[in-house]
Amino acid sequence: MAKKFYITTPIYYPSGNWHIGHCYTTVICDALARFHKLLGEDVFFLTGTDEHGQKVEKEALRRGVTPMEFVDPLVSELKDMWRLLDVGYDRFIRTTDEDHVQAVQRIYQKLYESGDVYKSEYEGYYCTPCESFWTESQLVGGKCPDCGREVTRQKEESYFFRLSKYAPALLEHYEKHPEFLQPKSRVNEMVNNFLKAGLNDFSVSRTTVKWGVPLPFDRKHTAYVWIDALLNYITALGYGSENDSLYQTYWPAELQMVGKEIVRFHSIIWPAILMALGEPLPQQIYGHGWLLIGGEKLSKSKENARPELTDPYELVKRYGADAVRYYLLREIPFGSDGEYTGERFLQRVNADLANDLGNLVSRTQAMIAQNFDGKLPPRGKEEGPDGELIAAAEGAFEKVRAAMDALNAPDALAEIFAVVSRANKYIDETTPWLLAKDPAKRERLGAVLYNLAETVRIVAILLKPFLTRASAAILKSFSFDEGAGFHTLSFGGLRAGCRVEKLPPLFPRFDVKKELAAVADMLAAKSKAEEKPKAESGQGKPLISIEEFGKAELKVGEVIACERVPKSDKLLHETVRIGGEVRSVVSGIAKFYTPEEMVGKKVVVVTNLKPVTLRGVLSEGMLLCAEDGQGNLALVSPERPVESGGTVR
Ligand code: ME8
Repeated sequence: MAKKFYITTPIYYPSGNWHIGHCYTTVICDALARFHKLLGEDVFFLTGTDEHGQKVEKEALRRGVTPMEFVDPLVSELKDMWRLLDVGYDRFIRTTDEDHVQAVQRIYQKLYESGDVYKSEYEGYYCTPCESFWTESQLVGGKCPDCGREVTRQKEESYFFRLSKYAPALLEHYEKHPEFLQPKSRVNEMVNNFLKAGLNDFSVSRTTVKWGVPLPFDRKHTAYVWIDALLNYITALGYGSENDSLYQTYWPAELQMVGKEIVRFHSIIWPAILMALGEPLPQQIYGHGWLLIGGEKLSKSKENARPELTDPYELVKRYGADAVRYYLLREIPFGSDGEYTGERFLQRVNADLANDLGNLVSRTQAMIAQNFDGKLPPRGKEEGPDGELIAAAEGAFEKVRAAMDALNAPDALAEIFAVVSRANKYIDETTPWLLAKDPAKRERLGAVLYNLAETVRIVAILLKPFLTRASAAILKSFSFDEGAGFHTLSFGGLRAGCRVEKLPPLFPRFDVKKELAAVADMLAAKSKAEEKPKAESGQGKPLISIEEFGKAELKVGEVIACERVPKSDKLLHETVRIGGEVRSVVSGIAKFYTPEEMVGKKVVVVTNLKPVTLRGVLSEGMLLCAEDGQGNLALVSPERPVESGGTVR
């Protein structure tokens, strides 16, 4: 039976504003999944979206849509992004998927029945952007220790997870399985800062968040979004459902790749939950580094996303999926942070893809077209540098495999491109253009071109997990099976006489300066276009919460008397009945309504404004008006009859 390989990415918040940093985890996982498939393993690659929680609920409310209406288009965008980048997952799970929701409920029920989830009261600090709870001592300068943003104090009834119980078992697991959390640098932080300091039970339900999975044993509560999210790794396989055959096949995961900022959730809370469920732990959690701009994490909420082209859709449109994948997989030292710049991106594409690989392919194919009418000449006897080239091509696989076993895609690519360089050197050494001038050397010319073609084929097979498009195009142009796996890697796979097509250049070469200037112009035009509608729609005021809005008291009133305010051409003085109460109100609407017109009107009154005196007349409220953009006012009144005293909200 084939060895199995279950690999997961974190599930993404449907945030929109996708940037190239978001693509990092998933592109690496995709390359690893493809690599293992080519080894003939039975691979399951999972990704998806993390859609519940306060952040989504609030944003949907702010936009006046339901949470589902808010997340749906963002999920489609994310799927488009993966399609554009050739990310070939086996399941895309959404935490709003019915099977996930039901499984989360069954899991909570199980933990509640075993006593690992219990009722208590939560009091502490909450960071909404991170969806994380903190105790006072964990705050840094009163702010969230993860992102440095404001936290809010919260107190409510809540269900807790008995995390404290699992600290000794977790420590033991870390000692027995040094490979569990990688790279090693992350282990110290988790073990010393968290595990050894002792773990506190923590709140795993909310009554204030409606957009979440309701707990089956207490439906006032919804599941804490992080627990809901972490469980996706097993619910996606049918854990907690009637059909858990995928779970039986693939769990535990060989690899769970995450960004370093979420290592704590994955290396402490996640294994503790699995222990509480009596399920095996994943073999490895890998916490990768970040793409930085100007030394700061490239992120959707920070301005640092601006001066560089970071939009994956635009990057793929300009440079192609292979170039974006190549940059991510080759340039960032694995496990560490890496600075992202458009300049480095273009230099990489030019040097490695357009020059080294592109030239090798086009020169080989052009010479076969010119000298052998596009038909591959036969393999000749080995001489000169042939042995060295063949050894480099044949020996690359083991090196690439060792690098990929260490999850090191940059090193794996460096090994493949060492073969490309060796082949380019071979062209200089064998000078096929001189051989072509001497009919006596035709056989040698054929042998040289065969060796080059075969090296290119091996390179293309090795590149399949990384450059999905170019590798397929190259194999096809040599009439070789595009679906071929790593079992075809021994030298001599190409058949003499097969058709060799001449490909158009695989990668364009960029004039770096010109391209950077074009990108800067494009970004400037885009940000100008974005600014305009904002200014026009008058979105100048800061956002407020529903609680802040709720501070204003608005009621329906009926104007029972009205007169002009003496010596003022703007002000009217209304007497307004609001339920059982009568108030005096002064409004600046004399240019738009006569006192006679006002009497009998139903109006909306702000009733908890501090009273003021205007031109000697007491005003105990304000009538709401709409303005048409030219300064003309129209009173706001209920669209259907409502008794005076009715609340407006
Ligand atoms: O964390 N460089 O989702 P997310 C590298 N929903 N990787 C980056 C990055 C950058 N600049 N910016 C983001 C979540 N990422 C939770 C996970 S899992 C049960 C729940 C990576 O949308 C980040 O590290 O904020 C993470 O791996 C992924 O994008 C999704 O981040």
